[in-house]
Amino acid sequence: MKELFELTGKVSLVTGGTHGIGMAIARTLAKAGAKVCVNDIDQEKLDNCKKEFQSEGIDVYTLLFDVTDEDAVDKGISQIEEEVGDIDILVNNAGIIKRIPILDMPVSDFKQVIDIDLVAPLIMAKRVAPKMLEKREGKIINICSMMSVYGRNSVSAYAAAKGGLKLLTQNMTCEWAKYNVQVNGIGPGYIATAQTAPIRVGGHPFNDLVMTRTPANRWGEPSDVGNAALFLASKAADFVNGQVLYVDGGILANFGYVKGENDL
Ligand code: NAP
Ligand code: GCO
Repeated sequence: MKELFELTGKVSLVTGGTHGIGMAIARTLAKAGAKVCVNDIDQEKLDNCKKEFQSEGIDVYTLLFDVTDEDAVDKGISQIEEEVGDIDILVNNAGIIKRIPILDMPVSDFKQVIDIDLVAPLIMAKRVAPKMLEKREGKIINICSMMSVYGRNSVSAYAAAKGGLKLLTQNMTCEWAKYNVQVNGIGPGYIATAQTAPIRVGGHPFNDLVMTRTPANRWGEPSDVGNAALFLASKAADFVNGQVLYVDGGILANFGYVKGENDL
């Protein structure tokens, strides 16, 4: 059974993996035996991540590049191929959110979110997938969101990007599944990271919303998402194609909560 989840010898790259969900995914893949590489646009965060992983006995390969810059991506992946090996597992995790109502949102801000959250996974996959197709083996995991299926006031660009990423995942599957490359998404629910820090503070109305909408009655931990990534990166998911696995404590299953009704 252990063999199913064993990643020894595999090379993985988690974009934006220096903290939060990306770091948890990298940690879990490393614990399953994979060599892990993470990138970021901030050298200090890369250095801190390396130190933190070192203190846990994990040797991580860190690299500075912007996932929206095609030339930088090409150079970065070439460097990984030379110094670590061909990428077997690509996790498109880097992402940003801007919480601005549609009428107030400059088009340039909207485009920036689309570039990082939707176009960059395409740039990354276009650079990494050809070798996977040639080898007839590979895993691509796109980090989607609840916003791949829901809208919410103030997150239009993010929802457009993550909804697009879900369909991009399906289209990559249509083109690449026959080459034994599995492309799937993870849709995290509300997870305690820097991205959600501003709306997670006690007393914030959004915190109340999350707590009442989440049947599991808690914010998710980055490691909850890491565990799902391990499944999708493993042999156990070899016939799982084009799915988004929601790791959301049940939010998508839940229409709403009626206070006091049926409470234990
Ligand atoms: P986070 O803490 O903000 O981490 C995002 C990471 O992406 C950071 O390391 C960031 O680098 C990096 N990044 C941003 N732009 C980049 C670029 N152009 N090139 C390379 N790296 C870049 O967010 P998180 O909460 O861990 O989220 C990780 C992913 O999960 C995102 O795609 C997010 O949309 C998605 N997600 C999060 C939640 C949640 O509740 N937290 C829920 C659903 C989906 P810097 O720190 O240097 O800016
Ligand atoms: C928001 C949140 C989200 C989450 C996540 C939900 O403002 O609604 O930040 O969008 O980060 O993507 O799955």
